[in-house]
Amino acid sequence: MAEHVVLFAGPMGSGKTTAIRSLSEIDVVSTEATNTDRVTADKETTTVALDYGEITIDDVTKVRLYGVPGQKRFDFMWSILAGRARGLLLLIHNDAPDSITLLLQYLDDFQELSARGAVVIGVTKTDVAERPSVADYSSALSVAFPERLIPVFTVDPRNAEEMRTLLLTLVASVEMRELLTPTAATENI
Ligand SMILES: Nc1nc2c(ncn2[C@@H]2O[C@H](COP(=O)(O)OP(=O)(O)O)[C@@H](O)[C@H]2O)c(=O)[nH]1
Ligand SMILES: [Mg+2]
Repeated sequence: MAEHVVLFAGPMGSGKTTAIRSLSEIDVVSTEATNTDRVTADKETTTVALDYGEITIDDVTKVRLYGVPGQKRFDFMWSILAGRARGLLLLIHNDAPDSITLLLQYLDDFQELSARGAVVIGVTKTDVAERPSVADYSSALSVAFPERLIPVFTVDPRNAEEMRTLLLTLVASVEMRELLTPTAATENI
């Protein structure tokens, strides 16, 4: 069975845990992990929340879904997951202060994966805050990344069908990249 690893990233409250729960066929495993790396983290311990779920698509493709906080807060886990991940699903809640800047910061946090893998953006909580619009996000992205087209969807993480559409878009993009760059797909395994 083909397998993909995708990361769900985004600020606290953007809907990562809810999205993975909506999509997963298994009971979602949610853990608190303690960062014992005191060299790069100046706090004694840093607690991060990690979610894990799985979904099978097309009967033959398993997608492992990992919900992670920002990269800078989990360097020790990042190195384990990043090598295997091929896709980044970034959720941003529309009611966050300066959500467009926040989105660009998260893309910067995950720049290694976003440069190498596929990226889609899900704008959540548009029922809470109507603006910015998808067009506002898309134009900010086209200025920051003029060489690529990053899809932006509005999505409610509580809605499994909407999440599925977003995930399938990401997986299609992951598979396209693997076809176009077959060596990149295997060199980090
Ligand atoms: N109204 C509304 N609530 C949402 C939406 N997305 C997530 N939530 C709620 O926001 C809260 C935080 O979501 P959660 O999945 O825990 O966010 P996480 O911190 O990224 O894991 C939960 O109570 C969700 O039900 C949305 O699009 N609209
Ligand atoms: Mg969470």
